[in-house]
Amino acid sequence: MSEKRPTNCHFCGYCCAFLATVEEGRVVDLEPDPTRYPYDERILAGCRRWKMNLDVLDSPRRVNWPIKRQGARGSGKWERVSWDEALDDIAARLEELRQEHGSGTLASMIGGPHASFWPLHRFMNLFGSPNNMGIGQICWNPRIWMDAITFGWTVEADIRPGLTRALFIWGTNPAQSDNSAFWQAIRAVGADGETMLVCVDPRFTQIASLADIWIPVKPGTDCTLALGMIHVIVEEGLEDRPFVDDWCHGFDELAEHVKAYTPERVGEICSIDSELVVRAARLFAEGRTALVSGRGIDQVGESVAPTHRAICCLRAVTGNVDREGSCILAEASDFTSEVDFELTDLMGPEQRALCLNTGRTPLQCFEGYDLVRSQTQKLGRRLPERYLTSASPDLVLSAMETGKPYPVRALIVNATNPLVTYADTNRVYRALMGLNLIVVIDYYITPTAAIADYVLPCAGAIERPIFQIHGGVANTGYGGPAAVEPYYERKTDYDVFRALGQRLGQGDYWPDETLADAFATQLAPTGWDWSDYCTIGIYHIPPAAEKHRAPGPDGFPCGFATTTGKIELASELLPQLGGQRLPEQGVPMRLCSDELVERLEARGAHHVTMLTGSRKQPYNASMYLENPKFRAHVPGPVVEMSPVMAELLGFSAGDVALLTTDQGEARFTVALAKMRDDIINVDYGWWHPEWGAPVLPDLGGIWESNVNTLTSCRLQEPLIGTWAYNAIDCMIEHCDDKLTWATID
Ligand SMILES: Nc1nc2c(c(=O)[nH]1)N[C@H]1C(S)=C(S)[C@@H](COP(=O)(O)OP(=O)(O)OC[C@H]3O[C@@H](n4cnc5c(=O)[nH]c(N)nc54)[C@H](O)[C@@H]3O)O[C@H]1N2
Ligand SMILES: Nc1nc2c(c(=O)[nH]1)N[C@H]1C(S)=C(S)[C@@H](COP(=O)(O)OP(=O)(O)OC[C@H]3O[C@@H](n4cnc5c(=O)[nH]c(N)nc54)[C@H](O)[C@@H]3O)O[C@H]1N2
Ligand code: SF4
Ligand SMILES: [Mo]
Repeated sequence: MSEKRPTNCHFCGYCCAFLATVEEGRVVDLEPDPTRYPYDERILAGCRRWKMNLDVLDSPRRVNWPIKRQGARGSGKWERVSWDEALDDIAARLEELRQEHGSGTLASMIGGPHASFWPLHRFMNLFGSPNNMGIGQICWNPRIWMDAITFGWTVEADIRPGLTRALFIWGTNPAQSDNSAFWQAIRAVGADGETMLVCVDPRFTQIASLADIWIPVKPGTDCTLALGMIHVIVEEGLEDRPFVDDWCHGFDELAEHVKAYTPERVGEICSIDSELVVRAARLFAEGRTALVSGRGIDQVGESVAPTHRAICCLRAVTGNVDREGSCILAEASDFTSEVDFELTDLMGPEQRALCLNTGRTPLQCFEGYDLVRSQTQKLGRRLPERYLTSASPDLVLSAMETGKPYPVRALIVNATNPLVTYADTNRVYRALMGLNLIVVIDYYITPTAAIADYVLPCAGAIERPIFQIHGGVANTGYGGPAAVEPYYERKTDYDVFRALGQRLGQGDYWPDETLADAFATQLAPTGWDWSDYCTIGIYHIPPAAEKHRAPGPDGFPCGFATTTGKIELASELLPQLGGQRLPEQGVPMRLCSDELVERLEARGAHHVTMLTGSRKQPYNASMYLENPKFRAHVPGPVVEMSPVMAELLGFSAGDVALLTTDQGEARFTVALAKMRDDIINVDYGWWHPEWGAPVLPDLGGIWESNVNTLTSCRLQEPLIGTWAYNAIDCMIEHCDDKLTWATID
């Protein structure tokens, strides 16, 4: 008998709705479901991935039952074991390590938003370890922190045709990274002739090609650009006077601070035409301006906090905060937010004291979180705690390497492939190879899974329900039910952490038997039940504008949840953590020592500025590279440069380039693209899944074209611990090697 059941794709965060035709527990067909969120014909037409769902569901590459390492780490020899055997052994070994070294001995790693991560965080909290590493410091956290510190909560763009005068797309490229309604909205803005589109990006992206103004800023100088724009606004008296007078704290100080940021000086620092600074500033102040930023300014190391702060100030002085058509203070969720589901409050003081970030990244730690929480809580809100206190990889890797300040000996890797996506592959590799226990929960034997002690098979989209939320900073959750039970012996991540937790005395804290039950519990405060949600595919309450004017408990406008109750152009809070009262650009992270530069220049290499990881369809980080159609379309990793740069370096398209930093080296094929003439742009995520299960020494080809062999996670940025993937440097030279990235069949 065949039946059609609602479910969702999860090959990107958009989670499109589908109907699965199910026969005897197996999905035999998949078609778009026009009845549920977020059905959109244009998006499906533009999406190359969704048709892969059936293949992925039953791919021969999938891990279908728990496997345990036999023989040496990375030798590729595995034994199939039962779930009970695997979980009993893992729990026993974790308990033994905890007895010997304390609860901080267990670390974890997560990646992009592929799964719900609160089950892992709950498990870590109950185990008593603060050592959850994530990508928060380089993705999401910087903006969330600076918005919360400046505005009392985070904001989201409110793009309204007819009302929004200008849209700034700043260091993000949704044309490749976000195949969703948002990209369609930008295209509409680009075409409407009404809203002005501005693209701030060193590369001439598709957004730049649609834009009225392209500002090809020098990487890492965005803070200066924003301060230069504020300079023009103040000099020309373009600020929103009433809003500044009523709602901004520290305007005069900021005005004084930006005096030195003349368009001429800013043009020089940002290496752009100074006239662009003036035009952009006037436009920003002219009417309602919306702004969206992304990875381009989240991953610039020391400049990350000041850049976001300067953008906050730019928004505020022009009155573009909490206003329709500009940006709106996000809502807290009606459903149980991640912070409550994580159970972080159950971590005791002794366990919090194990946090390696304390004193090293004073904002990104429990103390920093508590300070910001004391503000946001004025309006009854809390940010998600475990992302915003997640451990610095530099410090945890160092505890793995040296045993100091205490030995970190075990690692759970949940939905990430750190040997390809974390900074400094050589270091991650060395640190992981020395551990007592590595457990990887994934669909596949990735290069990281290849060096694990256990690989636990997880259920993916279609086999598991989805309630995709935004970390508690929106009143939105979307997705839907599983169409089928997980195939073979796969389990959802939730089931794995619950089962492990039960073996470690956490039983009372995992009351919901299944992930769907847990989502139903999470949704309950809204008055909706799980089946209501599954029918519609979304719970969404649109954010209201002008929230700061709404009456607070005392009847007066509630204002902003900051120390002064106003938007803090001059921050009262950051100096308490050693940060700047007013933003100023930092120094880019340098990956090449003078010695390396000198040595390699002597053999003909050039020292250049590099961006890494600019998103490209159809791939996602280190995933989907084995798809033959994709590989026929985009066969291998490239280093892109402008024709002028290529000529300067003596490269032609198709040549092979060797890239070197103090951390390591990697090889790429040269391609030409329109961008600034003084940078290169290097792909990330590349390895060879099509070679079969990775084994040592080549681990699926991760030593050939993996840009993270060049990067570094060392602490330099003083507040959050952001490392850098953009505005970094490397040496580039010709190379006679033949690369192995051929089209696959
Ligand atoms: N140089 C450089 N490095 C970067 C970046 C960059 O731009 N440049 N970007 C950084 C950013 S922003 C991010 S977010 C990271 C992304 O880094 P990762 O998240 O590590 O990237 P992926 O390759 O997508 O790895 C996801 C893994 O999770 C598995 N997976 C998918 N869904 C699930 C699930 O539901 N459960 C489980 N258990 N596993 C699942 C997949 O099979 C895959 O192996 O990379 C970071 N690294
Ligand atoms: N196809 C695909 N889509 C993805 C992903 C993927 O791996 N593949 N990953 C997902 C994830 S985890 C994330 S975090 C998002 C990221 O999504 P986005 O934030 O949109 O990331 P990118 O598309 O790389 O766009 C970043 C832009 O910043 C520019 N840039 C680099 N350095 C600077 C700088 O110093 N200043 C300025 N102003 N710009 C700079 C780059 O040229 C690039 O165009 O994408 C998600 N979507
Ligand atoms: S990959 Fe993303 S856009 Fe494409 S169908 Fe899946 S969820 Fe939708
Ligand atoms: Mo990300």
